[in-house]
Amino acid sequence: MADETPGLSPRAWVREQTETILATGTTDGQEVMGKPVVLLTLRGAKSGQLRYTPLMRVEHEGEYAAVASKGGAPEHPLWYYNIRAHPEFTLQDGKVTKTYRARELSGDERAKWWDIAVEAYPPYADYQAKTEREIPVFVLEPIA
Ligand code: F42
Repeated sequence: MADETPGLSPRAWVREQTETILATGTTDGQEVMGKPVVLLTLRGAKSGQLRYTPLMRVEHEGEYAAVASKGGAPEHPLWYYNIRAHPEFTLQDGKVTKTYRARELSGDERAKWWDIAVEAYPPYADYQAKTEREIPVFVLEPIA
């Protein structure tokens, strides 16, 4: 039986923020640039292993967006490939954990969620200006 304990990020600041969420049992109080975060548990596209991935909290009418910004890096974050390969996963917001399904957006739908995302976390606009790639946006819809 494979060990299903999710792995932590190799990046110290991301790992430490994740460990605080796990220790306190809530994402409340965890912020980046004064804005709240949520915690996704994604499955690796190649390894098949579970991995904790904190992202900014972009919520609208019970749905969330996942913005593959990676701080405006030239390449997509690796979690972009994980969420595409395994689009059903859990997301923790506060103390509540639910199952969601991710759908990558384009066109008008992406534009709508991009505006919601920038309102929630204004640095996304700076990240887009920094990189040639179009930053991918997923909508995360709750699974009944
Ligand atoms: N990143 C964002 O892109 N957007 C956000 O809104 C965001 C918010 C945020 C808030 C709090 C916080 O603590 C971190 C936040 N981050 C945000 C950072 C985010 O959590 C990721 O750390 C960051 O986006 C980089 O993603 P990454 O997946 O590239 O991370 C690397 C460093 C990583 O974790 N690598 C691991 C490793 O061991 O090298 C995992 C690699 C992996 O997932 N491999 C896959 C597998 O199968 O296991 C294969 C992937 C493939 O190539 O197909």
